[in-house]
This record gives sequence, structure tokens and C-alpha cells, in this order.
Amino acid sequence: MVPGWAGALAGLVSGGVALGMAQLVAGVVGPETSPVVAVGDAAVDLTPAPLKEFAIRTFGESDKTVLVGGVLVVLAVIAAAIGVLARRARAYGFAGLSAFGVIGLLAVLTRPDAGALDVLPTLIGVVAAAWTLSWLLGRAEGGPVPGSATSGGVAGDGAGVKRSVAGADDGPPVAAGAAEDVGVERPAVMRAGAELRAFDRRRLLTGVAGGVVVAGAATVLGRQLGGRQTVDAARVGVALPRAANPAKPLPAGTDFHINGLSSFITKNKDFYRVDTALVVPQVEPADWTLRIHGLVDRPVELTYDDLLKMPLTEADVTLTCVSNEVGGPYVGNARWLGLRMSEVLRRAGLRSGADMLLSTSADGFTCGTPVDVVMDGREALFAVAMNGEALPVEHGFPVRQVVPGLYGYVSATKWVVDVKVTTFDADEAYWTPRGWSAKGPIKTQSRIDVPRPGDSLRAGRTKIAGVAWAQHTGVDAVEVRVDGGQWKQATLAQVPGPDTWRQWSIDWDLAAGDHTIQVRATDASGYTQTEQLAPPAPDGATGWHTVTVQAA
Ligand SMILES: Nc1nc2c(c(=O)[nH]1)N[C@H]1C(S)=C(S)[C@@H](COP(=O)(O)O)O[C@H]1N2
Ligand SMILES: [Mo]
Repeated sequence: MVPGWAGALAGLVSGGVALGMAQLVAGVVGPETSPVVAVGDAAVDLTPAPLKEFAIRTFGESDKTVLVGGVLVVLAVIAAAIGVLARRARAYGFAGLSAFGVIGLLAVLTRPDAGALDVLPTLIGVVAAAWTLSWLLGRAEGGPVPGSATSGGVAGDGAGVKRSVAGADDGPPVAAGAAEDVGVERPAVMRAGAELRAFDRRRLLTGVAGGVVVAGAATVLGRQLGGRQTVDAARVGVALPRAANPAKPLPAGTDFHINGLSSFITKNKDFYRVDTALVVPQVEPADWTLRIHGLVDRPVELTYDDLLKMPLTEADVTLTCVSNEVGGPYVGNARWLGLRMSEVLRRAGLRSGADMLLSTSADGFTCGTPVDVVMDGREALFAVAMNGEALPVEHGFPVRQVVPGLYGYVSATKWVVDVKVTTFDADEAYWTPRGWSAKGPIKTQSRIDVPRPGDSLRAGRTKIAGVAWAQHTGVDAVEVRVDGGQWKQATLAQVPGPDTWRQWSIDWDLAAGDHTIQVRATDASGYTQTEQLAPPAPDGATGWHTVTVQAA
């Protein structure tokens, strides 16, 4: 029998070929049908809230890379184990690969928008792996050993493998091997079934090299094919209409332009991204429709063109993620252009008793948004543009929701395609059964942007600055204290309304030594941020952002 490491290597390479072929086929069928992505997606779905929080806290926006990396490492270990087992009997290897295939297929088929063709990447990947494993082990087992009874034929060898004993493509393995390294490799002659087989390291390794090339080429080609299936071209071609209800011009002084302080408007490329999608959904605007149904008198269906022709509204709104820790980065402010949700809902005719809008994205994510919030006059939008350009694909192109005052997980559905008017009693959105509160009003918060934690400053006058938010209520005051002393009022920047964050700044004389800086905001309802620390789950973090620095 071939040694364990050789089996593990054959298993690994076979796994690589499987993933490469799957990637190649997924490049044609659709990137989200790759088993790795589907298994990763399923893992995201099944992740309990505390683990999700841990992942976001630990890996931030690279949590997806870490997840895919994790899936690959687990796959590699199992593939190696399958290779080791398959040395004893191919059937063990095939059974292992089949089990894998079933898991991959389950993950692919339980995706919300799964189609029949989506099974192809996994199926072809598994078949390719079985073939490769068999072929590699066949090569490793070498030819029959001279003098053994079965010289001249190898029974039960890998499927479709052309074997030759002498004078073939890569030479008579035993003869060449024997000539080269008698006493080194050859002693690995063992019993395999009734036959004596030699372990042929050279033929295994050349096979492995071939497998690696095939796996790599298929992966690269698959990525290129998949990369072409993007909606970038359609996005660039969108002609955005003028706003029928333009945003009020920004008042002078919304931005202090202090180095290190978050700018009032967050550039699209700097805007935080949080979603469950491992592969960004590619939704062609030409294929997009929005269906509004459920507890309404007249269900509505809009195309992208319909939407662009309706009177659009522009609004400056700060989005915030419920997963944001005190002082965290998952908050950003943009100018959105879109259709008022209330307008469409009025057209559809809301039935009494409806208290929830269950919106669904193209990839099956859902938000549950309170009807009264959307209908109370605030600028809740089906947004098509962000900071003057069509929505970036990762921020929801072609259409997403934006609702001032609600955390993203209950309101900001990207790639939105369906809104069911319903009740909180009858329906549950994505994060609710995963341990997050059904309703998610944003909690009043403030953050110190400068100085950064751990900064070494020159003693003396220094600028402390940051942002505070209390969407749809508005920030009325921000106070700062150092080393637990007196709170002092910070200077507030201008804001266009209650739906954006507000910059604040204060100059402070810092004596030499270590200092602790803290901030708290008071909103327009009179509420001052509590000092009480709460973690993000289930309904948003609380506490005062605290930064320690040294002055010298
Ligand atoms: N389709 C979809 N929309 C989604 C999400 C998601 O996972 N899938 N996440 C929501 C959450 S939790 C937040 S905080 C916002 C973030 O929007 P952004 O990525 O544009 O900043 O999107 C929301 N919309
Ligand atoms: Mo979020």
C-alpha cells in the first residue's frame, strides 16, 4: 500500500481539482453556485448571534475572507483524510467524496434563488475528484512488481487510466525506479489485495503536478468567466434622473475638515459594508422588479424604468449597523436618491392591522421594518443612488432601502426585490430568530475620531473631535471629559436635519502624562447617552466611547 502521506497528498490534490472544476463550472452557471460559496453562505446563515458578533469584532470587514479561508482549511483536512482512507479501498474514498458532494448540494439547493443547473458545479467537482483520486493512487501504486503473479496487468485500477508496463509515456516505472533508487523507494513493496505493488513516488508526484496545474488553471479560468457576469456595465450606463424633491443645500459648516475626523459625507469607496453575501448579488436593472403585496388593496409591481420615472427624493441619511461596538466603524453618511417608500405604499393601499414590511433581497436576506416608521413622514427611500452615482453593487445596486433612524438589519435591505406588507406576529426577518431584536431603532451614540486610541501627543492644547448620531431625533449636545473630570460642551457642526451624524470638536489642554478621554451625546429628545455598557446584541451597544492617549 502507498504510504499515508502519499494518500493525503492525492486526496488534497483531488480536492483541489474538485474545487477548480467547480469554480470553472460556477464561472458559467453563476459564482454563487460554487459549493465553497454555498457552504460558506450556509455557515453564515447558521452562525449564532454571539459567533457573528465575535467574527465581526475580530475580523471586521474581512470576516468573509476568514470564513472562506476556514471552509477551505476544513475541506483540505477532510480531503487529505479521504485520500489516506482511499489507499485501503477506493470505495472508502468514493464514499467520503459522495458525502462531501451531498453537503455541497444541500448547501447549493437551499439557497433562496437556487435553480436546477446550480447542482452542476458540485456534481462535476465531485466526479472530477473521484477520477483524480483514483488516477493518482493508481500512479502511486506503480506497476506490478517483477516476479509477482500479476505482472503485466493491474486489476481494479483507477477509472479510465491507461496503464502500461513498459516503454510507455513515463517509462516503465519499476525498471526506472529500480535502476535509480533501489533500496530507497522500492522497499515500500506491499500487498495490495492479491497483488504485490510497488510504491511509485515519481509517478505520483508527476501526477500531482498535473493535478495542481489542472486545479489552478480551472480556478483562474472560472474566476475570469465568473468575473464577466457582473452588472458593472449596466450600472455605469444608468442615467440618473434629477430629484423631484432635492435635498436642501448643505448649510455652511457641516464639516470642520479636521485631520482624522470622519468627513460629513462618507465617500462610497470608504463606506462600511455589512451583509451576509459571500458573493455580491449581481442584479441586472433590466431584470429587476419590485413587488409590493400582502396586506394591501392593490399589489404593485415596479420595473427599474418605472421607478426612475417616478418623482424621486434626495436625502442625507446616516446608516448605522447594530453590530457596531461603541467607537466602532460601522456607520457612514451619504446623500441618497430614491423613491419615497410611503408613496408606493399609499398607492398600494395599506390594510389596517399591517405593522411590518418584510423586504427581501435578491439573495434571500430579509428585513422587518415597522410600517409606522416608514409612514411617519421621514425620508424612507427605495434608493437608487448614493452620493450622486448609481448605487455601488456592494451597496445594493440597483435598488436598496434606506430608513433614517433604524439600524440596517431591520431596514436597509440591499438588492431589494420584494416587500410583503404583513405583521410582526405573522412574520420574522432574517436576524430575529438569530437572537437580534425584531425592532431596531438606532441608539444615540458618539465617537471620538481624534486623537486615536494610544496616540502620543505633545502636551498642551490639543483638538478632540468626532461624530455623534441620533438619527431622526437629532443631536443637541456633545460633552467631553478628560480623566473623569468635569464634562465640557463640545462645539457642534451644522447639520441639514436630524437624520445625519453631527461632527463635534473641542480644544483641550493636556498636561504631560496618560489621559482618558470620554464623550457622550444628548439628543433632541433630551436623552443623554447612558454610561452603562451593553454589547451590540440584541439591539445595539451602549456606553461612552473612551480613548486613552499619552501627552509628553
Ligand atoms: N441584502 C442584504 N441587505 C442588507 C444586509 C444583508 O445582509 N443583505 N445587511 C444589512 C445590514 S446589517 C446593514 S448594517 C446594512 C449595511 O449597508 P451597507 O453595506 O451599504 O453599509 O445593510 C443591510 N442590508
Ligand atoms: Mo447591520
